Amino acid sequence: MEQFKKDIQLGLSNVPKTLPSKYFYNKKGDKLFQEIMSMPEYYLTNAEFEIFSQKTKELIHLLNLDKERHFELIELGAGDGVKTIELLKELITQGFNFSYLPVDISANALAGLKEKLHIVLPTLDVRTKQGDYFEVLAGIKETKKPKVILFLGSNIGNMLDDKAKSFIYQLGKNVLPDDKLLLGVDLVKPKEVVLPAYNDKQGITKAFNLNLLDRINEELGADFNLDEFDHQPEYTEEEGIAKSFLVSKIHQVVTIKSMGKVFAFKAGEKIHTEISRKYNDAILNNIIKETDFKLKEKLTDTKGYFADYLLVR
Ligand code: AVI
Repeated sequence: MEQFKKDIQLGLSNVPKTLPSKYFYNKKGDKLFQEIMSMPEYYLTNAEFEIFSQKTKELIHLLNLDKERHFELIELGAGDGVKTIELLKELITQGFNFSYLPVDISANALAGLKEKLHIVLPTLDVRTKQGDYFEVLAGIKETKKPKVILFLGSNIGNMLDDKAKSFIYQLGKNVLPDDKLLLGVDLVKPKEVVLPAYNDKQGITKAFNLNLLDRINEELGADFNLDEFDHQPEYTEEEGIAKSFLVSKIHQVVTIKSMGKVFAFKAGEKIHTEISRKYNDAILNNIIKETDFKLKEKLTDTKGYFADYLLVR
């Protein structure tokens, strides 16, 4: 709670104003994100599912794993595991010896995933870990087992490039030579495809963005009037970064009771809430250049919208 207060205080005092996207994911936000993933406009999920379901054997071949040696398959931000289940099934069919360690910030998501896996893959050894990716990183060093780390869904795209660099750098320091990282990223493409994914007709993404204000109202006793803010996504192919904003429709003053603070918003003033970076080989190579990982292969969907990059330490 104290960290939440600090982050909100800092973000709303910034010029221009910002709010961290990690606070999207409370119970309501998790549910809205599930809805986003099944929207026709949000092509990312289907594109990566296509790779995992149509190129499963190729993916396993590229991972170059030893059937005789037990390994750990660690997934950062596992969510509902729908894509990963395709891979898990094929690994079991091919007789690999491994444990699956899904990591997620949401205890809810992990409990649901564990239950589902118990039904569909009852023989699989599942060890869930709840926490922030960065917290969990240090802990994975403990076992000397070979590791495959999955970081899918373009989750890395919600980090600024410098943060992504330090994250992959840290990851490299916490795994052993020959360990693998499978990084799922959305590719740079025209705005006609990207913008609707962040501005759907039904208004689900708008509700997802506004939920941040709702959360501040509920948890910090604020009086944001959600009707007085609009959702505004921006993207240019040149920059390759989708950005989400909340825009104040009018001049207004908002009180956050538990912080004893008021914040003024001009009409048209924006709060920057999220970045969703899109990638290509050059952007990714720049991000990993000072890390222990080397780019080995990439798998893409048939439309070329999304890529799973295989990086090897
Ligand atoms: C979780 N993350 C990869 C999503 C994205 O595409 O950046 C979150 C999201 N924000 C709006 N729609 C989806």
